[in-house]
Amino acid sequence: MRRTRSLVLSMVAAVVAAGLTLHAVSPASAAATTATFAKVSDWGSGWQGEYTITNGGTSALTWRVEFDLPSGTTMGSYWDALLTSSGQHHTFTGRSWNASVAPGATAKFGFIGTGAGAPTGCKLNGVSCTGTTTPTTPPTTTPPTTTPPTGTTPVARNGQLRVCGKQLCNSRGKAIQLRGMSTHGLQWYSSCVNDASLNVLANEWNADVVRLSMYIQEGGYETDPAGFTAKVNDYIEKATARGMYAIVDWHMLSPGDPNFNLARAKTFFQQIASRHKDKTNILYEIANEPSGVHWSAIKSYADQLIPVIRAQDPDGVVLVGTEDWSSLGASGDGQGVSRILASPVNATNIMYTFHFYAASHDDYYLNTFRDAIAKLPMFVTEFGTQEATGDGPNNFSRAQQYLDLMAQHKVSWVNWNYSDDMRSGAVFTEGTCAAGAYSGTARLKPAGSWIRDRIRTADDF
Ligand code: IDC
Repeated sequence: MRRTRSLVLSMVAAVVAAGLTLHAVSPASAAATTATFAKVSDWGSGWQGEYTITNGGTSALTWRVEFDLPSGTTMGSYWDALLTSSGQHHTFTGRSWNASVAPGATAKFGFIGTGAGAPTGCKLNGVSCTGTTTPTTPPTTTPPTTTPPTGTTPVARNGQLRVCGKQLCNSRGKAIQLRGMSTHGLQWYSSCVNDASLNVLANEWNADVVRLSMYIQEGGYETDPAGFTAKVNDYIEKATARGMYAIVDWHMLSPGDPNFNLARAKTFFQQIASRHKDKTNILYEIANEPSGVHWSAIKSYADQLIPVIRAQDPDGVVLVGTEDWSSLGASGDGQGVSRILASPVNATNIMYTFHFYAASHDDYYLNTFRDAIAKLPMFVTEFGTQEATGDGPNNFSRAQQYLDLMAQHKVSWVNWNYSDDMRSGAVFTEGTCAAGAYSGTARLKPAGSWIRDRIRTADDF
């Protein structure tokens, strides 16, 4: 998606440059300050639109873009901007990360339109969006639209994801469900994550997503930041090469206050987001399982960390952990959902996480989760069919209840875990990774066969 956007931009730049050469009427120097609209995809009944604001001036620009939509065309979800609407007139202003545009720089925001029309009468800070400084010949070509992705991998079929309403949507605006596996802690089980095991996950299990579980403590990131960052970078490339989405899991666990690791998280996510910002398959999970802290501490952490990510990668979906080990507070006083609703994270394009272990987490958890799905964008980044220790007997019928609920509401899920640890929740029997014997079903534990069958079924993309 971002690659296509830069292509659109450079074509517009080329047209502008050609105009300048041909007419040579401008007082040279300053370029135009503009807001350029493009439909980056169009699926008949609606489209995804994007404005690019270019600051051609010599001082920082705080922008406001307003336009009208023709009747019959309505505004849907939007991102990287705030919106005020009056009938068909819509006014957008920037967010903390893109409200101010440096000279020569650009900012973008996007939205979904329903219907066939396009914006008209665009104004940037009250004057025409086509520019105020330099007269140029308006481009005569219509801006190119994104060609639908080709290929059959999950990323080829869906492209850059975004949160639309309470759903996770693909680049065509369709609500989708991703299903896949989480690695075990990379400090312990990297031997289970390699070209061969990821080929099996992508091509035999048909997984849409892999969660890269990087612990911070317990021998994780804090012991070797550069080494773990390099490892995650490598795994992201491997996931990308196989057309899978990658969840970068900041696997904080103990201490349970995410703020304990805030400075580390800023460093890590700044590096990951700046390196992978042009990819369309990265999701950022910023706090695996907070515990022992009030929602306000988690929110404060998220409010500080998300702008660091967005400054690099404005369109990546961010996943936020919830109270009491991402149980939405069900392992605490049960009020987690109402606290989030009363004081949501200060960002768009985010989802909240819920974790469950089917043999430990009964109807009360299921009902808490069902309630949350109706009110918040939810993503299950970790669950097991066994007990919360990741071990013990499986409760497949309870797990199926959760899966049915998630299928019904297209809630994405990731199962714990793709390793050969001795516990019942590791999909492979011990010794599988050393033997490199990932293919087929011979080395799967009961939880492994069960979940493989449920990841392999056809996607509804
Ligand atoms: C477990 C691992 C185990 C490790 C323990 C503590 O299976 O080897 O000793 O963590 O780090 C979670 C956590 C996840 C847990 C998993 C199973 O996110 O790290 O893994 N679980 O207990 N939350 C609920 C369960």
